[in-house]
Parts: sequence; structure tokens; C-alpha cells
Amino acid sequence: MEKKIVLITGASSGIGRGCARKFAENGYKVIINGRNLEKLADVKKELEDKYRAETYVLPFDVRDRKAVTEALASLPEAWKAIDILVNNAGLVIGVDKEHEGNLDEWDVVIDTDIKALLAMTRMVVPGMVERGRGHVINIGSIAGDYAYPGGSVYCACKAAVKMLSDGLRIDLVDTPIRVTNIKPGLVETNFSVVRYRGDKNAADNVYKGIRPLDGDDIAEVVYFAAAAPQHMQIAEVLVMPTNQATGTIAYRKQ
Ligand code: NDP
Ligand code: 8X3
Repeated sequence: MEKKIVLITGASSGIGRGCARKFAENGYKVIINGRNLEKLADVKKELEDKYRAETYVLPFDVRDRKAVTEALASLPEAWKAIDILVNNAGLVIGVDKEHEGNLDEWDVVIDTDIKALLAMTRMVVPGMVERGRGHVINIGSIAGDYAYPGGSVYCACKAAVKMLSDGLRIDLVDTPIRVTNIKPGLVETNFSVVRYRGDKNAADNVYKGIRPLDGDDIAEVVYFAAAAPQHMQIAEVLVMPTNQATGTIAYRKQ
């Protein structure tokens, strides 16, 4: 049987890297995207060494539409028929109040978390429809369900991911293509380091006193959705640490 192909954006770190591992372990051909070439090379090596997985590095900035178009067009024939698109690349910068934050930083966040996810979907899904098979798995967030202090723009972006997922599912309802929105809570990755502009101490504080999830935990959920029988569509999953209850309520041991 022909191996399935998954394309994961933001596979150089955290949740994306966890997904790359999980799909590789399960015999997929894995296309890994990100901007950091060194980290992508490291992921490729891990997938090939540990899982003997066929791995294709496709570096581009998801916000750069021309780069995305060229990268997708550059895929060799044997890699073009993408079965699963994991729209994972995303970030937030800062914890500023909505009336005080930096509009240029928020442009980066909105361009990455909403516009790039939409562009990837727009470019990859027509091929899925043509082939009569495919699955789009968006990485949303618990932040899309609950606004929290200093999170307004990020929360708005992840609420948009929910709406883009729901809308796509509606638009594809008469096709075999499935659409899933995974909404993680606290996951310890490089996310908070980026959010706190490189301040590792501030990032570590986010996970103090609680056992957070990690990228591999989220990958389990992503893969569960991907591996579900074809007649079954996991539309949305909210997944968080046991000691987290909402976007703002968590129990932390002193
Ligand atoms: P990481 O910072 O560890 O990973 C983010 C990934 O996104 C990196 O691989 C990075 O790659 C990539 N990325 C960022 N910007 C771009 C870009 N412009 N073009 C291409 N790739 C890009 O964080 P996470 O793994 O935690 O984040 C993954 C997703 O999970 C995000 O969408 C995030 O919002 C979401 N999420 C995270 C949660 C958490 O608590 N950690 C909870 C809920 C959702 P590179 O640097 O190589 O470009
Ligand atoms: C990231 C998790 O808690 O910052 O999506 O909203 S949180």
C-alpha cells in the first residue's frame, strides 16, 4: 500500500515536532516545515534514524505567500499528494494589554496564526478535493475559548482558527475531506519563551507547580484524529493538563 503523506507546519519545535515523530513512527512520509534550518535538519535526522521515515524538509515562512506557493510547487511528484495538513505553526509575542501593545508585533501574530493558516489551507485543500481524500488538522487553543489578561490578540486568533475550522468543515461537508480543530491548554514548548521575548525565567514560571502537557502528548491527540476510521470526523478536541480546568484556572502546588 502507498504510504500516506503528512505536511506539518512549524515542525521544528514543540507540538509540530511531536507530530512529526508520531506520524513517522506510524509509517507516514513526513514533510516538515519551519524557518530554522538547523532545527529542521535535527528533526529530519531523528525521524530517519529512529523511525526510518521518509522525511522531506520544506523550509519557508508561512506568512510569505510567494514562498509558500513556490515551496509547494517544488515538491517532487512522489511528495505532492498531501493526505494530511497539520496547520501548527503559530506564536504570540508579549502579554500586553489590548490598548497598550505593539501593533507591529500583533501583525506578526495575526499574519502567522490566522492568515498563514488560511493560505496553507487554500493552497493544499483543492488537491485533496481533487483526489477525494484528505484531512486538515488545525492547532487552535484553549485561548480561543476563553479570553485572558494580556492575551486578547492571541485569543482572538485562536477563536478565528475555530471559525476557520468550522467554516471549512461546512464547505467540505459533501466531500470525504475531514477537518479537526485541536485546542490544547498548557503545553511546555518554546511557545512561552517566544511569548516572553526570550525571557526563559518568565517562560518557566508559566509551568510552575503544575505538570504541563508536552508536544508528544498533543501529537497523540492529533494522530488519534488522523487514524480514526474514514466515516468518523473528530471535529474538535479540548485537551489540557489534569490540574487545569479553564484557560485561566489551574491548580498549582506551592
Ligand atoms: P513552539 O514555539 O515550540 O513551536 C512553534 C513552531 O512554529 C516552530 O516550529 C516555529 O518554527 C513555527 N513557526 C512560527 N512562526 C513561523 C513562520 N512564520 N513560518 C513557519 N514556521 C513558523 O510552540 P508550540 O509547539 O507550542 O506551538 C505550536 C502551535 O501550538 C501554535 O499554533 C501555538 O499557538 C499552539 N498552541 C500552543 C500551546 C502551548 O501551550 N504551547 C497551547 C495551545 C496551542 P521556526 O522557528 O523554525 O520558524
Ligand atoms: C497557548 C496556551 O494558555 O497561553 O495556546 O492560552 S495559553
